[in-house]
Amino acid sequence: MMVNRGNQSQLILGLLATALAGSGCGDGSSPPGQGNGSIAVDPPPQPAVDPSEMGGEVALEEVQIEFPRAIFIGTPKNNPDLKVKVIPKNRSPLTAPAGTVNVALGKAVTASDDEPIIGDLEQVTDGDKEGTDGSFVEFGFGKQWVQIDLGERFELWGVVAWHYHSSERVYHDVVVQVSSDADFISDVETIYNNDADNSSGLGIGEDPEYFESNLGKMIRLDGSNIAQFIRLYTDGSTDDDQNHYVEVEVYGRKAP
Ligand SMILES: [Ca+2]
Ligand SMILES: [Ca+2]
Repeated sequence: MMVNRGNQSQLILGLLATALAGSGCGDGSSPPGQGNGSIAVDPPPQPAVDPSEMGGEVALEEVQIEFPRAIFIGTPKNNPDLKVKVIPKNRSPLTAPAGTVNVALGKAVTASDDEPIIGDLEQVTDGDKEGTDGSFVEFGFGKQWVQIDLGERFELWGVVAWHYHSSERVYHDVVVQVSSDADFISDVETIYNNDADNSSGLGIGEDPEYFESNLGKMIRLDGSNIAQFIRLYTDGSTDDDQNHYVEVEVYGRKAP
C-alpha cells in the first residue's frame, strides 16, 4: 500500500488500518505495532544537524547580540526595487561555537580617510551602536574603506555592521573582506560584495543591496575564514556621497 506521508493522510490511513485489522483484512506484512490499534505517526523532527557529524568539531549555539534602539520604525516606504532587501525583524540569530565573542570591540581602526568629517575612528569599535547624532563616524566622498586590526588571527563566525540607521538608506557597493595581510594584497577573502557592476574594482558581487536598520547587516560565516584584519568598503549611499559607520562587530574565537 502506498503511504502518503502527509500528517492528515497518515492519520486517516492509520485509522483505516486499525479498522481493517479489526475485520481481519490485514495483509500480514505490517510491522509490529500496526494493526493492533496503534496509529503510525511520522518520526519526531530531528534536531539541527550536529556539525560534528559533518566533519566539524563543535556544536553551534546562538550568539547573544545587543541591538540598538530603532530610530525609524517599519518597512522603508520607498522601495521600488524589490531586489533591495529589508532586513527582517524575525531574522534568525547568528550561531557559533561556545566562546565566540565580538573580537572587534575596542580594537584599532584605520581607514582610507583617516580624518573623518564627523567623529573619530575609534567609534567604529567602541560598542556604541545608537543611531543618534554623536554615535556615527562620517568619512569622505566616494569609495572609502575602514579596517579593523583584530590583534591576532581569529576563526570567524560572523560580522554585524551598522553604517547608519537613523534614515532609510542603502549604501552602494558594500564589500567586506578579511585577510591575514594588513595591506590586503595577499590572502584576501571576500565575505560580502553587492557591487554588481564592479565599479569598485574588487570583483563583481552577487550579494543583495539592503536598507540600513538598527538590526545591522549580518554576514554569517562558518568558521572557515581565519583572519586578523577586516576591511569594509562603501561608495556613498542613496542619501549622499559620504560614508558612515556606527559600529562593526566581528564574532570569532581564537584560531586553532
Ligand atoms: Ca560605535
Ligand atoms: Ca557599483
